[in-house]
Amino acid sequence: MIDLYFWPTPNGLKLKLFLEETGLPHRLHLVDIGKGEQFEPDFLKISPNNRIPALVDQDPPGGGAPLSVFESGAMLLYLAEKTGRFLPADVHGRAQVLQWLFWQVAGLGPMAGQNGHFAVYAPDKVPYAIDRYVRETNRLYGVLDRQLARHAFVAGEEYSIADMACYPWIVPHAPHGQDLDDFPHLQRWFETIKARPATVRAYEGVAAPYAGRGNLSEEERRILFGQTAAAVR
Ligand SMILES: N[C@@H](CCC(=O)N[C@@H](CS)C(=O)NCC(=O)O)C(=O)O
Repeated sequence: MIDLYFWPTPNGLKLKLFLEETGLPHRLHLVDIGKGEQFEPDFLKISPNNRIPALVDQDPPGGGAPLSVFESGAMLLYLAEKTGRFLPADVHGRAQVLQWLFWQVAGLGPMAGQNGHFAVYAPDKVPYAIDRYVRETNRLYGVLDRQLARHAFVAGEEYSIADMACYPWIVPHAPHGQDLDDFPHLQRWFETIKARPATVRAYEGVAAPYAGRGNLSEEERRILFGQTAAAVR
């Protein structure tokens, strides 16, 4: 049994995609990050970075004590290795998936995240910051489009954890200032993933990106955007 600590954001939804694809038995534990539940001491024990997602595997491979993992990329890799799904066993295929998985967690995710922060959430719309992140998101979409012109999926010809990492960050393409018509191969891939039954199930009941979220309360802003080291001491 997998306990998934979750909130329906792009990083959380990566894991939901994996669990829906595999049908791995799991329980969802909602962590309302707007209310500050990511700072609960019990949650910090499994996610010391006070971010969702995180998981606890009650039956880790080989037995032993329950095992916790935080960071969405590490979690996808852990689950792929546990199940033998969505990560090729051969050295070439595995390297392809891992490089695109790391590209997503170190590049597309943080850049698109800052894009959303400055374009949607920031009370002052700072043109330099918005331009910087909209352009960088655009460049990253170009990289993906080029890769997808040559391959069916992000890391080759099979659907993998690299696709699951990228897809939730392409969903908010419009609020991130991107037009998928400019990226035909990315658009083809996006529509393919969107139509997968597991994707449809993972996104059931999930609001459109940023729906109503530009208007965070003062308290939510303080909790989400006012964090210093004091928040986790
Ligand atoms: N690098 C982390 C990023 C996780 C992350 O940023 N999670 C956000 C939601 S998408 C969060 O928990 N935010 C809570 C906060 O800012 O306190 C990952 O890939 O898991």
